[in-house]
Amino acid sequence: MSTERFAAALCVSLLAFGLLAAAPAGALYLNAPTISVEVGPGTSPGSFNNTFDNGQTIDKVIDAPSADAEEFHNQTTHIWFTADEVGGGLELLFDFGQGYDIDTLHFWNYTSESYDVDDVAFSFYDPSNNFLGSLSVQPELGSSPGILAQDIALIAPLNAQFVTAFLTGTNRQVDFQNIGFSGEETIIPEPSTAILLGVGLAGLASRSRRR
Ligand SMILES: [Ca+2]
Ligand SMILES: [Ca+2]
Repeated sequence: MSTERFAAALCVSLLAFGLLAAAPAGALYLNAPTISVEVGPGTSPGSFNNTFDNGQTIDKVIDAPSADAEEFHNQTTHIWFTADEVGGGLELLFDFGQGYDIDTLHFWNYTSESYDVDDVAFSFYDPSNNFLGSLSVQPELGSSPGILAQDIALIAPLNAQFVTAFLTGTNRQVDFQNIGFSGEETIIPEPSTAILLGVGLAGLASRSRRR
């Protein structure tokens, strides 16, 4: 191959690589079974009331099929925790299964101040469990009678896989329908692509030297 043709081929592969790296995967709504949620050990002493009656599970937090889904408050859809003391709350641990560049939080709150969630303290961690950052959110009351999510733009926690959320109510009550996240899969260039590029550049340099 001539140096010119080699350089042209390299440009094409660089272009392909650039497009690959820049191509957005498209914002995804992360819900079950893509992600999982569990009650964290940081949960304060308190009562889950009717939350787990009749075999219901904590997956009620992530069962909305889409970010704009409407949910009605009943025992099969909501979570209700009452802390023993003011300041106590419910800890939830989310795992997205891989890194995502999160851009929106969706929160389906209860519809009245007497039971709604007043504050959520989030902490974000990457796939290696390195701390990325924290965020405190005061969600609005849910809409009534059908509860729709409040969408809250997040300052892009990049490559987040694990999220801890601590939910509290000023009157000890924590009642809500769902917590959701939207984002794009974090794209990390394949090591093999980087090695191939390095080999190509080295080859081009040696050809130039020979000329
Ligand atoms: Ca739900
Ligand atoms: Ca409240």
